[in-house]
Amino acid sequence: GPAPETPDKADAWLESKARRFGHFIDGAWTEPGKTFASTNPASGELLAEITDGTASDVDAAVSAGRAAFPAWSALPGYKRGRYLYAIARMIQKHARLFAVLDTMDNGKPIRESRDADIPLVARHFYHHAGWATHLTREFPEHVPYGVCGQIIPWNFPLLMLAWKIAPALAAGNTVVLKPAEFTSLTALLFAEICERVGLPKGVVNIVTGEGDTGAALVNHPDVDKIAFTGSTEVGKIIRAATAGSGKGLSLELGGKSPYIVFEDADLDSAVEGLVEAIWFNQGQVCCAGSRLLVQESIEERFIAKVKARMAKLRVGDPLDKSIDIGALVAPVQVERIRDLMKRGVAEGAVVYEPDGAVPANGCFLKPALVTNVSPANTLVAEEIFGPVLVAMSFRTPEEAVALANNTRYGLAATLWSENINLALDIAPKLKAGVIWINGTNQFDAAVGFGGYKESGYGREGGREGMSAYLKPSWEKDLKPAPAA
Ligand code: TXE
Repeated sequence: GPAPETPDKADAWLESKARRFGHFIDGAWTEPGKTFASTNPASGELLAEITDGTASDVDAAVSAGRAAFPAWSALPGYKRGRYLYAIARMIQKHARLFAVLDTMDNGKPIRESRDADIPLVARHFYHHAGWATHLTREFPEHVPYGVCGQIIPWNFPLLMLAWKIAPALAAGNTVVLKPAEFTSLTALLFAEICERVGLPKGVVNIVTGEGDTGAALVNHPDVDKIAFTGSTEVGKIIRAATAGSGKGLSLELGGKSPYIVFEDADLDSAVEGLVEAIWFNQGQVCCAGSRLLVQESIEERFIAKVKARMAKLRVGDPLDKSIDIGALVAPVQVERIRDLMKRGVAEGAVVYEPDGAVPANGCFLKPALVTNVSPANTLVAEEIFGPVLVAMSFRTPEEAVALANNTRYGLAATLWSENINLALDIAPKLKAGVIWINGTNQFDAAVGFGGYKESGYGREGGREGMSAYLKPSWEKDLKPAPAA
């Protein structure tokens, strides 16, 4: 097969920073403080030492955002748009470096970071450059919030940053972003891009750290809006912590999305879609199609096709371009998945894994297919966030809808049928924020993405995503004044 992508450039960049990073605050780099290690989950190798942000680091970043806000928000939209265009172009120019760095830090296959994550990042900035340009026409009676605190997860490190920063800046906000502790590197490289395009200081601040750093940002009295993507558990904490504070809030949380295959579906395409739905990014995707619901009449045939396809998935070195499944992000996630599997099996689940070895070292798991489960089984009810597909069958479309909606989540749903009348009848009955028909994992910067129920609220992308960073001008003075 093709030779693995070489990490040379990424290693050279890390070496040039002595593999130690401070925060990016007010357009400058702070001295590294108390640090934690960031490792490559495929090899266990140390990549860099990352500063664990303190409450006073967060305070400095929020002050910088506050100081930058008046001038930034007063710029005509097209001038903010210019910066966003410049950022998009710089990301394209350094696409390979960003892709290799995300792959080394996160464990995702280079094919995905190169062909999905980074191109989507560039598109997100291009798209929002357009929104900046048209802002006053499209939202004549709205104003930006002010300083936005943004907390992101590790599954799509640079893409989640783009989803947060691009609309916030287009709308005229300034930001303090905290990347996930497992994957800070591309956020730090992004800070360099901000410097290079001459973004005014304080408009983007990156503070690294763990959950406590995130909590300091959430609880900071001078933050006007919080945007969070991560676990439902932490989402609930953040919601409680911001209640009554006057802060704006949007939450993008977990999921257990159904993938419904009707008997008249094009089964081979549905299998390919399923591979994309559950094994993309090792299943560490909030909208992963993790619950297969297949019509009983085709169940046996379809499951046989899925197993045959699973046997061809290659698990291994994420930098190898022919790899389908890379490493999970960290040992703690592997342990979490193994525990859930043990619980599910104890409750009666049967697990199929294809033959063949996976690398002995590193955070690798085989793709798994779970059958013989009732709706109450842990593996059906809980978000696994790993390469584990759970299968159940249904007889009638009504039963499919009932099973699909039998979840505390509601992020996405996929359905396959050659009968467009059936598809259009079922789609609106599914309680999910995004519905895909005869396809899956389609993302477009112009379309709002987000969930119902415990999957959170607010949308990212498109017009709805822009409104999440704007408030009606008459609400300008509603936020309680910070204590003197
Ligand atoms: O998430 P956390 P974890 C789910 C998935 C996964 C599980 C655990 O099921 O297995 O969550 O992952 C920051 N105040 N998802 O523990 O803790 C944290 O530093 C403020 C689904 O890694 O939610 C990181 O930046 N911030 C999800 C971010 O929150 C806090 C993606 C996410 O970490 C905080 C990730 C606090 N009290 C996990 N505690 C998806 N749906 O995409 C932590 N953080």
